[in-house]
Amino acid sequence: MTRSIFFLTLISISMISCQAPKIQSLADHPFIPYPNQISATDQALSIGAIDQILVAEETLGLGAEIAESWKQLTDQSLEVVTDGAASFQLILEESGQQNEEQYQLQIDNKGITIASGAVVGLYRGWQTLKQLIELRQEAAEKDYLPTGTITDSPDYAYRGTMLDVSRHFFTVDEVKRYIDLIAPYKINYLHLHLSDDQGWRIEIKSWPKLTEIGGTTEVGGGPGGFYTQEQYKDLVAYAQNKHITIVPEIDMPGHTNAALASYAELNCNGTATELYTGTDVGFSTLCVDKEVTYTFVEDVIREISAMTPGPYFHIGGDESHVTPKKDFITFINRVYEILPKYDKIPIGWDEVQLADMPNPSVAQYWANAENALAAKKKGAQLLISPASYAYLDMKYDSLTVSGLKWAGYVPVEKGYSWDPVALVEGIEKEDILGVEAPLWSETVGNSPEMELLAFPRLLGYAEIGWTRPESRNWEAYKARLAQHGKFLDQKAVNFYKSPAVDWK
Ligand code: IFG
Repeated sequence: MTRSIFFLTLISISMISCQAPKIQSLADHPFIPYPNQISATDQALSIGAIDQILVAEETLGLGAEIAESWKQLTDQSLEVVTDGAASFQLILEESGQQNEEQYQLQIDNKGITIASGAVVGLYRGWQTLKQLIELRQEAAEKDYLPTGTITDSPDYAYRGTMLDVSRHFFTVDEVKRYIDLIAPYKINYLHLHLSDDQGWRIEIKSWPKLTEIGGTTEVGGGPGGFYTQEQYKDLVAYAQNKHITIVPEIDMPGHTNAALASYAELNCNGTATELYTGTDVGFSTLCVDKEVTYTFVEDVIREISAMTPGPYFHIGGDESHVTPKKDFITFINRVYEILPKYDKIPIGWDEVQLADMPNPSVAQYWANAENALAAKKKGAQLLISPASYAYLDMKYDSLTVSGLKWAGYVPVEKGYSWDPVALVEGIEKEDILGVEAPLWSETVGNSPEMELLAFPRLLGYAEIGWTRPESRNWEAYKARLAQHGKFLDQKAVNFYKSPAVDWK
């Protein structure tokens, strides 16, 4: 018996070693975000050996998506099967894993396995495998995959980006393209800034003039626009299909001129304001003393929450410079009473810590470390979005055409080289829900301008959210990022070719 096993083993090793070329180790592949544990076995699996993918009932959809991509990437078909021993297996099994996004990707001489306790984990594992194939397209041995095992899970649960669709409106297709571009990097939250002084962008059936009037313009006086409720639901579903959760934001009590121009009764003086197409901030406020204000707020929260399966609702709260502090506190506390009725956890910009932070609630740290620390002390979780490191609307340098510079320039290296835990004394890892990179659109009116600011910096934020800090350093990341340039080019992304990166 042992002799035959010995010879069989010898034959299978010889099968692998004699045919397969020496290829780049799995551990040296330029993954972004870099996986948290890779053990390479440095052999090569022929992609031609992969002809079937084994799925279960719950993973039929993912299996079909993989099979379609596989055909595009390798020009080979992959048959989706629901039983038997296939060369590519999606294994959905409870393994007591503490994180639903955790997955194991195994590539060996028998084939490929992606295993996780949840479909979202399998989806993240597929993004890793897809990146392995996509970034080896020009390798000499592109018809082979390096073997090994990747056991991976995210450092933070919330790895997000924000699109300000209020200052300038972005169409459904432009938002879907942004979703397509962030999914490969395991970003899992998309925060939509749906209202501000310059535009109201979401249809509210009980308050139709919010879009009939408030949705008709934007910074610079363009036509603006808005999402009908059907379009918003379509965006939510599109994002969910890539395991990205939408976080809607209705910014209040400040940043509300579009609503105040739409309904006279929302103004303390009973007179509607003019529509505004400039870029000042801090000049508007809902009328805290009027009951109609809270009817309005609850109607808006109810209608949007009904279309938003995700756990969070962002209430804004920033730069309420003309709302007296005690009124601000009264208003935010009343909004905090409304949200649980619609089963939503509030997120607010860090000024909301002035009010009574409910549990659970999230404060988004953007500019004021004292607010962030105070929010933590009141029991809130923190979403880390420091303007001087993570605001995508900050120029790279003085030559960047779009963007602002009030928080300083953010070159690619600065955007990558920071640690969310090290920013504010007293804020520990367990206080942090995650990180988010907001893209404000005062100076951004279309996808190319948006892409120039968002890419490649967003890849760095995706890695900060996913990869343990001990596995992150600029020199190693820079070399990996250099390999992604052609991949972004293939998708016609108008990314900034930073001179700091030796783009391949
Ligand atoms: N701060 C404002 C945004 C936007 C931004 C531009 C926050 C929370 C400056 N508020 O950032 O509305 O104007 O960089």
